[in-house]
Amino acid sequence: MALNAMTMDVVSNFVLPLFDPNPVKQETPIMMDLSRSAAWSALVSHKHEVENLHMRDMFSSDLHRFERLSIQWKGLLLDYSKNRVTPKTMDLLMELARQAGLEERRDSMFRGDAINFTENRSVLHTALRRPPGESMRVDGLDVPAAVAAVLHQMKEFTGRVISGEWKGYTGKRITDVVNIGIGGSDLGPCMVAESLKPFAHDGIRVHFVSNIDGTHIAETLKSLNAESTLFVVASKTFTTQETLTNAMSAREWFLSRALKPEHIALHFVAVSTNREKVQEFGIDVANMFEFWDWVGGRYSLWSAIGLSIALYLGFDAFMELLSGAYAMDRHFTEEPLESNIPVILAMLGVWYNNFFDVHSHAVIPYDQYLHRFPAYLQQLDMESNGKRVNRLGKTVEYATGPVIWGEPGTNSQHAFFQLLHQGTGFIPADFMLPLKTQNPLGEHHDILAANCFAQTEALMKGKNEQEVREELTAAGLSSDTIAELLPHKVFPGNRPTNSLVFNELDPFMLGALVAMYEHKVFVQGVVWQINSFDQWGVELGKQLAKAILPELQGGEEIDSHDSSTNALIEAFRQVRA
Ligand code: G6Q
Repeated sequence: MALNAMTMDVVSNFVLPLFDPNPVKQETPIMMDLSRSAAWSALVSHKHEVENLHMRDMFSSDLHRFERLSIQWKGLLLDYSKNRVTPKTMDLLMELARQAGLEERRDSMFRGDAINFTENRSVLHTALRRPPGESMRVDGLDVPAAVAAVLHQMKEFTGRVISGEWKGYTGKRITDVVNIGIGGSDLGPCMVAESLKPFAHDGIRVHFVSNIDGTHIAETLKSLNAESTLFVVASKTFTTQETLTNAMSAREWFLSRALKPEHIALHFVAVSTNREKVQEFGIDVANMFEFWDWVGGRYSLWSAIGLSIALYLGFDAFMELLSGAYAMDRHFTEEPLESNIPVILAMLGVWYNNFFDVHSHAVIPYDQYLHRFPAYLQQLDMESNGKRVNRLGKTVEYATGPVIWGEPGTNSQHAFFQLLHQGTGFIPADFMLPLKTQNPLGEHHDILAANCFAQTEALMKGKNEQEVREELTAAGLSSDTIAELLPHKVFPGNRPTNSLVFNELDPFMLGALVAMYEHKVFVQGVVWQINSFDQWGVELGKQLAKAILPELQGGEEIDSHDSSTNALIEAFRQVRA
């Protein structure tokens, strides 16, 4: 688990073909109405050929289906054979990706073009995990040098905190780190910290406070000692209401114990792009870890936003995470579309979303450590692709981002799997399983794996009328009872799943899996011709909340909203009074 210096050395000898030292800031979107393209029409016709095929039959008529529809990559196995596809489907889907300009747009992102054109920004989270060696400038900034400098700062700082050299105001070492952030400044680091708990070093616990609900910070602070607690205030803009309010409360709590404002420097650090606001808040810029506007919030765990990860796991493990992501970047940029893991996952999603009208996708990790993974993925996918206008600002005529949701197996089997098996429609699902457990304990891991494999088999095969009838007859039931029970016991099957099976959930593999999903989301955004990198949809609620806050606190009669909102405000005020 030590820093894979080897990996970084080896990878630095390769050159991604797409790196432009002087990326252009403007891009001209090349648009066509994809739903009227030849590739789209071909898929519409092809769907009629496939919709009546059952995967059971496809497996029995092709003994090599698994070999044909699976990929092994660096300890990761993607088995996508349990999908409602034939080899022709995959060819047509890849043709659609090509017609959408996927390869050009992928190059454009890696090159640093301003593909987030509504914010006039490059999208360069991939530059954060790229080994040093090549030059690249964005807005005059030497990107690799800037990234290396912040990584160095993180290495130094985390080393001092972990070793105990960094001391609190009474001379005690730091035992607890509280990351205060929300959205992209919380979900990624929190998910990684939870996922890689077994790799944490002894001595530092990590906590994540995001919600403006005072309960979140109040409950977190209850168990903490100000003398040995370090707050990491993580906010790209440093203007986010929730984060600043939580950080203020943390500061008050701290000062009520430490008393002297100069002690703040030992217990508060900031991660941000906004130097002025950090200073305004009262954090010394010497204690600030910088990142840049070309790192989107939900793509920022690879930047200094990962400071809490590095403090918890150690800097070497953080670098391993980056090298796993970089390995996946190389796979994504170098592998032909037909054998490209993120592309395959993305295009299967497009197949169901746009040709079967299925707008929901489940993610089921068979690993308790991944319990925050679906929540993380929800933001990554839904905030990126939950858009209804294309890059030209025209309303799209097809569905874009699906609803992403999930919970760890086996818990989910005892909760919502009923609907997956016997509900009216089907919901495609990704099943994730590490082959090796971090906690070998009796038969636990064998039972876990058996359940994971059984569920994908059951969803694919189902149980037909004949099988149910034979089973009930063998159980000695009367023909009347059999007739009554039979329809309730039939499983239609033919429900698609991907299995993502990997050797071990270690920092390298987690980095690769996260990057894989980032690129999957990117590919779908390209096909749907949307901007996956802005998030204007979160603004309206924020604006209205700003107007309502003084109304909740004031005394005047409220009649400026609709009758529902007026009444809700009034109900709150009565209790508040
Ligand atoms: C992510 C979004 C959003 C953002 C939060 C926090 O892509 O931009 O989730 O991360 O709103 O923003 P700050 O980091 O600026 O506080």
